[in-house]
Amino acid sequence: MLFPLLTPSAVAAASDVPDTVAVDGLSFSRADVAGAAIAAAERLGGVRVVAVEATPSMATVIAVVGALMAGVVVVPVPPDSGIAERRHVLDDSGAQGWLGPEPAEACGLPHLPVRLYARSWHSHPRPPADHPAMILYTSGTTGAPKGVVSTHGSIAAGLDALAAAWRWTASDVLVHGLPLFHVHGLVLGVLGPLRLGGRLVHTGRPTPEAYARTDGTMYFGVPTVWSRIAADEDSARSLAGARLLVSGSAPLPESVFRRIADLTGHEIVERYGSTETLITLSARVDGERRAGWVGLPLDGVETMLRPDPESGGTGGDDLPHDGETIGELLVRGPMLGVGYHGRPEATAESWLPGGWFATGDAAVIDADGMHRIVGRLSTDLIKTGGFRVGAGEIESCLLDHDAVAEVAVVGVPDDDLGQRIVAAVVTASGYDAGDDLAESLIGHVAEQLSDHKRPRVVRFVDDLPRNAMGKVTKKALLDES
Ligand code: MCA
Ligand code: AMP
Repeated sequence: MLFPLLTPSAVAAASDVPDTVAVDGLSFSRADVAGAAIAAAERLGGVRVVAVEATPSMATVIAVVGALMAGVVVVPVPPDSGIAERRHVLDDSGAQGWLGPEPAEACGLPHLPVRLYARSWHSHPRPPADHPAMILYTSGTTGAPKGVVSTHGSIAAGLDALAAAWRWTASDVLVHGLPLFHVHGLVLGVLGPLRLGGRLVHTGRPTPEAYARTDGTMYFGVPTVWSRIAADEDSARSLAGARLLVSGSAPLPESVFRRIADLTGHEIVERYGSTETLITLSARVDGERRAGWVGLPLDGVETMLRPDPESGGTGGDDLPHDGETIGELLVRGPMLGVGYHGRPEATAESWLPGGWFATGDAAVIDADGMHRIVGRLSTDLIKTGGFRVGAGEIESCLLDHDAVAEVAVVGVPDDDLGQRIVAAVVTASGYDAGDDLAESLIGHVAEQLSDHKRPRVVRFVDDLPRNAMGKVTKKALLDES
C-alpha cells in the first residue's frame, strides 16, 4: 500500500491508522484509502491529465490519490466554478476526463466515477520526482487564470520541510474545512497527513463551531477563519488543547493573533507561500512566533530582496536585511513548481535564472532572518477570504455584460475577508444604475467565474479616475471606496 508521496516511517505505521481520512460523513483507514485509490488508478489507462471536481468528499481524496499513484496529472476544479472559468481550465490543461465526484458541468468530457468500496492491491511504479503531479489554476493580475505545474518531487519536498518546521508526525490529527482545490486545503491539508502518516478530519466548512467540536492536534485556517474563531470565544477556547494552530494564504491581522493567544494560550504559527512555490516561510514550532511576521525560510529555502522588479534578473544584489528596507521577495528551494502550463513567456517572467521565483510580494527581512510581508507589488492581485483573485479577470467578465461600458475592480480592506472585491462601473447607455443591476452584475461574475470572485459591492460612477495617459488610477478608486 505505497502512496507515491508516503515517507518510509509512515509506511511502517500504515496498518496502525484506522481513521486516516474522515470527510463528508465517511471515515476510511489508510488501507481503505490505498485500496480504493489503486482501484481508481486502474481505470485511468491511457489518460495523461484528469480533472477532479474538488468537492470536500472522500471521492475527491480517492480520485486525487489514485491519479497521483498512476502518474496521471491531476487538475482540481473548484466545484462552484462557472462555465467560462471551467471551460478555460479544462481546455488549457488538456484534461481528458473527470475522475471522482460527478461534475456539475462536464463540458463534454467523460466522467469516471470512483468506486469508494472497490479495492485493488496492484503496485504501481512510483512516478519519478520530476514527473508533473498537479496543475493548479490561480489568478494573475490580468487575463484568465494560469495553471501552475507542481511535480511529485516538489510536493514531497514541500511537505517534508513543513514536517521539520512543525514537528508534524504520524501522531498528528489535522483538522480543517478548507476547499480541496488549492494548495492549502489539498496539498497541505490532504496530501500532508497521507505523506506524513497522520490523520485528517475535514469539517466540510471551516466554521468556528465545526473546529470547536472536532478533536485534533493541528488546525489549519486562513485569516478569515481565525478572525471568525477569535470572535466566537467558546469555540476559540475549545482549541486550547491543540498542539499547533496554523494560519496562511493571506496576512493574519496582529489583533487576531493576540486575541487567539488570549483565548487559547496558543500563538498562531503563521506561514507564507503560493500556488507557484508551495510554502517557503514559516514560524518554527520551537522558535519565535511574531505577530505580523511570517517567519523563517523552511529547510532548503533561500530568500532575497530584489530592489527593482523592473530590472528583470536577480542582479545578485540583495537589499539589506535590516527589518526596514522593502524589496520584492525572491525565493528558491526544492518545493517550487516548474512553471505555468503552456505559458513559457509568463513562466520566464516569474521563474528567474538561478532558480529564483519572483513572488510579486513586497517584504522586509530582519537581522535574525524573520520575514514580514508588507503588501503586493500590484493592486490588481486581490486576496479575499484567502482566495487569490485577479482584478483583470473580473473586469473582463463584467465588460462582457451588456450593461457595462467601463469598469475597474479593486480590493478594499475588509475586517472579515482581508479584502473585499469592489467594482466601479460606468453603465452603458440605456441601463439604469441601481440595486437590481448591481445584483445582476454580481450574479453574472459568480455564474461565469466562481462565487468567491463575485464583487461584494458594485459602485456606479459617472467616470473612472484616470491619469494623463488614460489609465485608471486604482489608488484614487481605493481612496474613494
Ligand atoms: C455564496 N453566497 C452568495 C453567493 N455565493 N451570495 C450571493 N451570490 C452568490 N453567488 C453566500 C453563501 O451562501 C454564504 O451564505 C455567504 O454568501 C457567505 O459566503 P462567503 O462570504 O462567500 O464565503 P464564506 O462561505 O463565508 O467563506 C469564507 C471562507 C472562504 C470560508 C473563509 O473564503 C474560504 O474557504 N477560504 C479559503 C481559501 C483558501 O483555501 N485559499 C487557499 C489558497 P450562507 O452563510 O448563508 O450560506 S492560497 C494557497 O493555497 C497558498 C499556497 C497558501 O499560502 O495557502
Ligand atoms: P495563492 O497562490 O493563492 O496561494 O496566493 C499566494 C499569495 O498569497 C502570496 O503571493 C501572498 O501575496 C499571499 N500570502 C500567502 N500567505 C501569506 C501570509 N502568511 N501573509 C501574507 N500574504 C500571504
